Amino acid sequence: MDVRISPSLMCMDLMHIADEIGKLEVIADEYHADIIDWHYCRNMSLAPCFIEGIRGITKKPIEAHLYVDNIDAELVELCMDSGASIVTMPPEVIERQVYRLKRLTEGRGVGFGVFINPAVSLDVVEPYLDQLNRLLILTVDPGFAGQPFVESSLRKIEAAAKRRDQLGLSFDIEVDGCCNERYYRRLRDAGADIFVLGGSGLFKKDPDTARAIQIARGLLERELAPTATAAQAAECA
Ligand code: S6P
Ligand code: MG
Repeated sequence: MDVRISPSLMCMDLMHIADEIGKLEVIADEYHADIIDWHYCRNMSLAPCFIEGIRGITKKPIEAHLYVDNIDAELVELCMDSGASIVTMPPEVIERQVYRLKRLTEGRGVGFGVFINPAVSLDVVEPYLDQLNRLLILTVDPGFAGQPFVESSLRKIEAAAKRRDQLGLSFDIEVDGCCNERYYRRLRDAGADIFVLGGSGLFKKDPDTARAIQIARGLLERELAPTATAAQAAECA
């Protein structure tokens, strides 16, 4: 598969964390942990101590996706101490600390990323695209599972991928929110490298997570398979 998969852990069965992670290991290239503080958006979820807990049971990368209004170096340190491999933050919150937080994460070998929520223009990150390890394009309103896909995000993904090529950069483009079989092909073709799979793409496929994984994998393979014409062209080349 030419995209990486990152299950959104706020959507799993939180009563059975270790069992869930044990099952997810077969499909996860990494894990996605939403830390939501009620202020950035009206929800609360997960926390650095949750990352610390799962760090003990997986070696795969863990992303701390911070929906937090008062991000500072102390919080980023806490996420890193807890075992986060990459931290993605809202540019409108960290705009005065971008280079400081980049140095802080880089010094610990942790990735530095930002996320663009649907109401924020891609232009805000233009001045420091070269600092990013990851650009997350949020494809729903921030903070909740089960929301509708925002179509305009596809244009943002295309624009981000084009700009990355123009500048010769290599940050990953990740998509998060309503990422499911209805959109896989368009998301991949627009330039997404990492799919965050939450309720609609994974956990709600079946109450049994092992079965949900099988269903999700089948749909990913079906939707991301080369089209007949692309496959024929590859054969002729
Ligand atoms: C959304 C959050 C996500 C969700 C996931 C839900 O604000 O950042 O990580 O957990 O996108 O998936 P779905 O398919 O229910 O939208
Ligand atoms: Mg998220």
